[in-house]
Amino acid sequence: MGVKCGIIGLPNVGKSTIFNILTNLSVPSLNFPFCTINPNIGFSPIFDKRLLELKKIICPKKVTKTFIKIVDIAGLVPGAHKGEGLGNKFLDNIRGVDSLIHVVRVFQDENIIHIQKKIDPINDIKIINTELIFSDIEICEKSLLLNKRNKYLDKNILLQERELLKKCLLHLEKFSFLKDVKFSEIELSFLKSFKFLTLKPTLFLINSDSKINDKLLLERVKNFLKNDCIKIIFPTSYSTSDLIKRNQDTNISEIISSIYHNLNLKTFFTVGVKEVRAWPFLKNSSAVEVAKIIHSDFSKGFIRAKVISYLDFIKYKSESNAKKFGKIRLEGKDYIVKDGDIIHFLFNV
Ligand SMILES: Nc1nc2c(ncn2[C@@H]2O[C@H](COP(=O)(O)OP(=O)(O)OP(=O)(O)O)[C@@H](O)[C@H]2O)c(=O)[nH]1
Ligand SMILES: [Mg+2]
Repeated sequence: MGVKCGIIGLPNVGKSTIFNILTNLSVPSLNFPFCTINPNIGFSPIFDKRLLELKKIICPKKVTKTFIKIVDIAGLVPGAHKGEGLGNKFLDNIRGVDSLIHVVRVFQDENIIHIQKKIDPINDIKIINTELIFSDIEICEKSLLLNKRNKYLDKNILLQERELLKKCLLHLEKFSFLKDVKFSEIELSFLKSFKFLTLKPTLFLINSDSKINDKLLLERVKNFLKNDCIKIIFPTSYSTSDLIKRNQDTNISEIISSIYHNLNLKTFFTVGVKEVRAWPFLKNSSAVEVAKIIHSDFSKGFIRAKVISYLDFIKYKSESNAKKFGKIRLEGKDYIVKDGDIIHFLFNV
């Protein structure tokens, strides 16, 4: 349930440290590579002032914030796509999430082991990107083989799939991420089943501390990543107590909101006297996909979605009043849900 965001990067770069900050948990984050093997899972709640407005009108028993489900994944090493350092297992864990936070070590602390033995964040980024690209190339090649052997599916569909996979391969071999390639809506829906790693929305998170003496390095990394990054700078003396202090900082909720928006996450609401609740969904999701976020039965037995926009609800102050003014719409499975939609799913299982 919910939208999953995976934390990825080289081993020992601070992924679990950041996971702990974002989720308020305390999983082990120790100074040795592969401290994390099995994924850690936690939740980061998102502040949304629209919930407060809805609460004022509805006075529900309970208000529940939207959240991101964060998955802390083991580090990847060079050759991961060929199975190095349990790479295939970890790449599979990455395949299972919807979006990625790629943690980049910029902090310079000689006590903390770097598997590449030197601080070179741009090279580190390229290592991880290469592994993601190679892994997608492998998926393309395997899927092309399966496609050619497939005797059951319609020939036209198989041909369409083949052309699309070749298009992907062409871009991947030029070292482009699939998320940067222009695909039509139909192509994108075809691509969903392959769970390509480079198609996932990705945000880079620069992990540094204020002890850093090479300020130019920080700038170089920021320039290399352009707009796709946010940075976390720890206080000078990095320690667990700093982390706790940092955790109480309002800055953290800004970082979480920034992750939410940068990863193309939007919010829809369900409202009732029992509970007013905000839910996360990936931009451009259809009504039936969004229904599944609440419960798989909602999508299996989907009939219709009754939708009011947030602004209309605030203006007309109740569902019945909004209905009088024609502001309630009945939408089908393919309706593309908008940020702020207040939805009531009609289903039958
Ligand atoms: N000096 C300094 N140390 C940090 C910073 N961030 C994390 N560390 C330390 O780096 C070590 C590794 O941190 P983790 O969070 O376990 O790293 P990881 O990427 O999860 O590591 P694996 O799970 O082994 O891949 C720990 O000792 C952290 O305390 C930082 O900004 N500055
Ligand atoms: Mg870890």
